[in-house]
Amino acid sequence: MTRQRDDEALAILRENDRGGFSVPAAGLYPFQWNWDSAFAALGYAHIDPERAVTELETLAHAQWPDGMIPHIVFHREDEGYFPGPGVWASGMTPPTSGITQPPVLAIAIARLVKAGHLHGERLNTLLVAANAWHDWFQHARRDPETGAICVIHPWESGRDNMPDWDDALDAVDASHVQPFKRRDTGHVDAAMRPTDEQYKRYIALVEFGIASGWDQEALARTCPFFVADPGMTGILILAERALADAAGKAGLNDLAGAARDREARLIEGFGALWDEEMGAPTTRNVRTGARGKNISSMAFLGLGFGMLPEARAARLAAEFDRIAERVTFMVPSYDPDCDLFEEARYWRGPVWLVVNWLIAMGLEAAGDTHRADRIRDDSRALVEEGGFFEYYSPMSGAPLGGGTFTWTAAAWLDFVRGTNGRDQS
Ligand code: 2M8
Repeated sequence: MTRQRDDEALAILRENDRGGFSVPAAGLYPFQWNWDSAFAALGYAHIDPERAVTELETLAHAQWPDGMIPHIVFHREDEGYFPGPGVWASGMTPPTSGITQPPVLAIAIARLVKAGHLHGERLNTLLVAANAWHDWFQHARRDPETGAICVIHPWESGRDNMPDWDDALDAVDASHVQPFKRRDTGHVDAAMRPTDEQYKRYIALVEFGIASGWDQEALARTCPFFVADPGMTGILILAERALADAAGKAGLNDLAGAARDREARLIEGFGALWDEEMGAPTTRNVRTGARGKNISSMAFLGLGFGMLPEARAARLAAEFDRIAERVTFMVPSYDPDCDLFEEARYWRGPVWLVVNWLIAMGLEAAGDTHRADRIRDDSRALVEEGGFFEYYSPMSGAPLGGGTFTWTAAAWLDFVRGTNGRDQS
């Protein structure tokens, strides 16, 4: 079965390749998505390293003049997805959405450098792009009180429908949003997707961005939705480390120094999201001060090396172990012991292999191979049983959402089979 899955993973990466960029899944997601692409590159590295580099270049090529790398790049028209380029109206070439996504790019760059696939001018260009993007987060997405990184739309977090966004999203006025036709529910079961009410508010936030002329620094001050996220902050910490490492190897010492400085400030920001009662970092609604009510999967990035002081990391590890007892497959996107947990609904409970990959990467760096192995073994079992789906039930392992998914295939090749890049060191 394992070998057969290897072949299937390679076939998915080839089939979802649109020439220079990959789509997350044919039909459901027909454009280039930001963090999907960074993970895809790590999958392509196992088939065709040149193609892996190109994936990152097409993504970086869509960078805005202000430094933001957008969450979707619309290289070609496709009627199969809503909201498309006309709705976002970003005015960019190529057309893009107007928000960002978790910054996995530098993590992919560093891994390609380590494997000997990326160097010279092409490397320098990518490092400069990643550095400008990381810098942009400090100007356009920083919580002035904690120094943690915020999102102006649930879609920015990549964990779109996570319950901790609910309150802030409910406060968004969607009364003026004109009727529209969703496309996602034509591809997958509506019971697994966000509700229509949530979708209306997603669109209201897009319209708010357009009305501001997509001025990202202004949006940080005025957007009704502005929530600090341990996920975004933790991933940016990993990305700053990766950037410092790759820039150091490339001899770009100023750039490496800037990344290290930002990393130190982000670690403080991550720590400021610690919730003593919860024993975990949680979201913070910057507009109201309200905190997330439960533990989401990304909190476990805090188990990574140097993210939290020892006593807090130990408390967080106890929460990890409690959840690990409750589910068959780690890591559920939301705490299974709370009322808001939904086993099959998008980002309200199911397991995503790319989240597992990031959490396990942190655990390994911290020397916690025991918990990292639990995550890897569960990830392997999910794919062996269910194939390459978008996400899975943490209870039954049932495959859910879209099929033949690019980042799940990449996670299989690089994280499950390739042991997180350890084979390449
Ligand atoms: C999902 O998000 C898109 C919007 O960006 C959607 O639901 O329409 C999320 O799982 C996101 O993290 C992911 O990047 C994207 C493509 O896989 O799908």
